[in-house]
Amino acid sequence: LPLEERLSRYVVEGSKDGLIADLEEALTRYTPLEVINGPLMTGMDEVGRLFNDNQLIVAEVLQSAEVMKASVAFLEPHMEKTDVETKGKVLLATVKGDVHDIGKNLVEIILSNNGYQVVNLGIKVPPEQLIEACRRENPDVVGLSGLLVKSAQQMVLTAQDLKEADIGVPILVGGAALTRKFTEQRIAPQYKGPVLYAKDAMNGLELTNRLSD
Ligand code: B1M
Repeated sequence: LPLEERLSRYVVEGSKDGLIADLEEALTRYTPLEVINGPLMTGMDEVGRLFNDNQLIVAEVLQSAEVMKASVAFLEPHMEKTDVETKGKVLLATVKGDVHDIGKNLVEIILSNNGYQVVNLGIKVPPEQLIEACRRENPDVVGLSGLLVKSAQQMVLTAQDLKEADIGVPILVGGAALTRKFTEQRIAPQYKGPVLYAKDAMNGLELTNRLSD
């Protein structure tokens, strides 16, 4: 198989045998982000499709997630970094009820590599915890991630709760079930500060840069 297909296969099959050697080879041709957004994401999308068709069980999807995480961990030191360390502070969380964290953690890596201090609150973060962290950390941006359809709705509730707590720090939202339209029509009206939709982690960085300019 060509290299790109082999990389997708590791994710689909949840296997790490030969993974690192192939990632090393990939780095001679692509940037780390091209490897993630290209063959690794293609593999993850296939996992999502197979899971949806009941051809994979949760335990197998977890193995795929492990391969994705191991790949990102291997690629991370090879990513471009800036020396600036004071561009601002970002609070990151996967919303209440949602355990998906690979995308959020990718956002953390990209923001940290580009001069932001990131406080990663983890998964299933309820609004109360976010409010408390906002008061404690005084962030410049709050980043919310969520992949489930119900997580999009949870973001509406989270924005409402933040507003009620008199918090207006810009919110950045991202995740598979979300769209720009939903963000603008459903989340933003519930909040008093800006709410921006990022289609991927790099776009998240661009928007965060714009917010902190
Ligand atoms: Co889940 N899962 N999962 N899952 N899972 C999806 C999301 C699903 C679409 C699969 C499917 O059915 N086709 C489906 C959701 C259906 C829906 O709501 N419409 C689903 C389901 C149903 C479930 C469970 C309910 C399954 C079950 O238990 N019966 C369960 C949910 C548990 C819960 O959350 N309460 C569940 C569990 C899991 C695992 C634990 C097994 C595992 C997660 C492991 C982990 O994250 N540690 C898992 C996985 C791996 C997936 C798929 C296959 C892959 C997700 C992923 O990591 N993608 C996923 C299908 C899919 O997305 N194709 C699926 C790679 C990652 C880099 O992409 O996170 O989208 P992503 O991030 C992207 C962008 O979205 C964006 O940037 C990244 C790219 O640069 N982005 C941001 C994300 N967050 C951002 C934040 C930002 C900016 C950009 O700023 C703050």
